[in-house]
Amino acid sequence: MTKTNFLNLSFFVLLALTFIACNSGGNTKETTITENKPALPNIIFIYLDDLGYGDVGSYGSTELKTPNIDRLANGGVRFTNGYASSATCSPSRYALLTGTYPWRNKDAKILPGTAPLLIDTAQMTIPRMLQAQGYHTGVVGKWHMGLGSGNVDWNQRIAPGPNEVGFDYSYIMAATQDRVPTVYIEDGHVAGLDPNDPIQVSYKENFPGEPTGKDNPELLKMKWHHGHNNSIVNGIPRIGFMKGGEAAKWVDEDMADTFLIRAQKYIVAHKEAPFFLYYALQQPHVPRTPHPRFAGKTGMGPRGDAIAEADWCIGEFINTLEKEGLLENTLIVLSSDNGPVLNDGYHDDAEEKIGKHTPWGPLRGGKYSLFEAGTRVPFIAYWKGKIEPSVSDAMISQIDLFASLSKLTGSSESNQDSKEMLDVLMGKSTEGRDELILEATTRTAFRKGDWAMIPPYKGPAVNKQVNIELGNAEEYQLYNLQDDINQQNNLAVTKPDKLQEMKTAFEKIRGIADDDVEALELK
Ligand code: NG6
Ligand code: CA
Repeated sequence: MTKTNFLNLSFFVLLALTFIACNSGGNTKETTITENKPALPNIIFIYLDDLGYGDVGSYGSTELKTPNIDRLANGGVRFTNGYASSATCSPSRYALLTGTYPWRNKDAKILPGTAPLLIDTAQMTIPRMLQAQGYHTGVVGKWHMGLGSGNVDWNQRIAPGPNEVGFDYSYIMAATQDRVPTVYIEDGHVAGLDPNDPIQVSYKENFPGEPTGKDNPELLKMKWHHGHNNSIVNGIPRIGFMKGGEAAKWVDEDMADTFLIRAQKYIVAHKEAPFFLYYALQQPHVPRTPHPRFAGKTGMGPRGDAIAEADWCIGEFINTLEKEGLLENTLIVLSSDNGPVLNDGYHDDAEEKIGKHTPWGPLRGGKYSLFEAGTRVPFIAYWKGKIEPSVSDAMISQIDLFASLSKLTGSSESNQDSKEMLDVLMGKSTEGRDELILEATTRTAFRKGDWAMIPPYKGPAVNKQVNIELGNAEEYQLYNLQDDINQQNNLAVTKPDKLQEMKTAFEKIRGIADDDVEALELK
């Protein structure tokens, strides 16, 4: 080494030492600051797809066992009046993440796989709010809130998407398990895509020469009942047409494991930071494709088996949190995006093998319905050592998580719809919401206190394909849920004052002028 080189080296060593010294000085200072601040807990949403109020053991299911969900329910706050914001997926998820009512966004309907992103990239979301509070944020599982801004090229980076509305990491399916494209997308890129076999997706027409569920029943391992007769992937007919991307296509039976592993990896990788994980399981939405480990386990066909599989995944996931020593510092909220459905478009024995099980529990209706089973869902808050086990009858909606987590993490974010209910969530108070707008496929109804009011709607009383009562009727419906949880006794005529009070309060939030309500709802 020459003398000059040696001097240069000494200079750099000195510089490096000075840097380290200054930096550790800075660190000491920082440590003092953070020590005074309460540590931010990790936050996890475990979200199921179409899981009903009565599908869970701790919510009264005797036929179907869910020991791992019950572990959370019995060790945390189990809400009996917890609501999803809509009786279908996309609007419900939109509301969950933004803390705003879905009916404020006219595009918040069940979306095709090619729909543009439903959340405005300038909009505040839970993950974005938490990012600003120092969180690392991730989503693993079902997205179904649209991607891109129209005309997505699935072979390029797909944006805007979850990473543009507040998630640092995303590993998702675009829409639903029954909709194309049937591939996983990681941080905007189709996972495992072979560039020589590009993906094309259309919801308008088939690609020449490609088989469909409608024309090629001989290729199907699962038969369609209604809808679901477009492209065939893995022997299952889907909604929408897709060509190419063979290597990237998911294996349906492995989906639960795939999402579980990604969710576990995420928490292990980010255990040092406060993190927020939105773990959105795909079960028991159609097509129900439990891994062979679970097939036949419940005697209820694939729907029951898929719930058993989801419950197992939740158990494995909680075990990972425990093993990593994270349970005491993690708030877990478990819920479902909408109520239950048996036949949602495939012949999968869900109706035939239901036996004595009641996925809707004591409630009327189901998915797509304005009756209670459409939106009243399992809703559990668990935080080991911080939340005392209790059953809470307080009314709480998933839109309230936004304001409640804002409070928990010291953020100043708020909005007109989301009610701050941290104490309710933590089981310290039972003063829940007084009123809530309920939604099902763009129709709205109202809950206030013990009362539920459904305005008149045209349309069938029952959706015969899914065999669910939708809540449509020519006259107003008014039910006292305290006495009549199954909504059998319409008191609209005998309680005109109550009905008027409900209408006025509903219209005030819903923004419909008094005279217009009937005319508008009957359209
Ligand atoms: C419906 C589908 C249903 C399901 C639902 C979305 C038909 C006939 N039915 O349009 O199978 O995919 O959309 O469910 O296509 S959700 O839980 O994602 O909202
Ligand atoms: Ca759903």
